[in-house]
Amino acid sequence: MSIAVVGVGSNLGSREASIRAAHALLDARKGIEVTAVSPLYETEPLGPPQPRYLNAAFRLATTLTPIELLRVLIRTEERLGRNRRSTERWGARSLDLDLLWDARGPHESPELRVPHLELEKRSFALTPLLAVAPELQRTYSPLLAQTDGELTPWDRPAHVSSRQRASALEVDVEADALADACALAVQIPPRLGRPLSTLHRAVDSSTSAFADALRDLLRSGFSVQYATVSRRSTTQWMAHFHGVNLAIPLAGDVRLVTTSGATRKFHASMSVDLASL
Ligand code: A4P
Ligand code: MG
Repeated sequence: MSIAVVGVGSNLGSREASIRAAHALLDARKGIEVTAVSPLYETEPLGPPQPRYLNAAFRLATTLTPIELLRVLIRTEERLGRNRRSTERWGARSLDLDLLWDARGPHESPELRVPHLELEKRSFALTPLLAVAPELQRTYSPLLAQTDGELTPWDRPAHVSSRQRASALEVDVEADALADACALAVQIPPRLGRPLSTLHRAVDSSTSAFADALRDLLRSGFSVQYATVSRRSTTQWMAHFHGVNLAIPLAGDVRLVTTSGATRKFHASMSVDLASL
């Protein structure tokens, strides 16, 4: 087992849901355990004009070599809808996973450079790194002081509350974008195992189309646990449903309703009939 720290960034689609799903997908991999997650930080974009990022870091205990780990990171970015065709340097992305630091020491090859080349210049990488690896304070705190300085954690705008009753699961969230509200509302406890596959669906940009896609998958026997949205336009979203194919169809209903929120623009309420799960 060795320790590694992965930096996470997202500035497209359902940012928080993507980070949460990346956590679950990495933790589900053989040879990787996510042992700590930093707070989320909302940061000004570095690079061309683009939306603000959410940044975080995961501390991993891993048996994978750094190169194997890099390949898992790239596969995870792709499963979460990262589109690598856009080649703009430092451009917007639904998910970026960088290997920031590895306890085995520096690594330099054409594919991978550890510590990450830009780590020392970026408070959005250093602040979450130090949050999950306090043993690196002596090395990196002086460098952090030369950047914008330590960031303050994101004042989480979305509120999530979930209640599990005898026969139903109910989740309530508030978010500023409809796609975020729909994606964050999907938090279904695993029936068996961790999320191992991802099914992608292009859906009309509405709560009902998103709910229809979710219901279809649950009824087909795919046990959805999380959802993310990577691309969204005014007419279409690219939704990703993460879960396990159990081939046990859901017999009951899934309801997803959005209304205007009390603290944010949208309130989403999801309920799933657990008796049939
Ligand atoms: N690569 C080499 N070393 C590493 C490493 N330590 N971790 C290679 C991950 N990858 C590494 O990466 C290109 C290639 O870098 C990989 O295939 C791998 O072989 P990529 O993710 O496809 O491309 P990229 O991310 O666009 O390039 P780059 O240079 O890695 O961009 P960065 O440095 O990741 O910057 N602003 C804010 N506020 N927050 C951000 O998180 N992120 C970026 C992206 C720009 N601006 C940002 C943020
Ligand atoms: Mg990268």
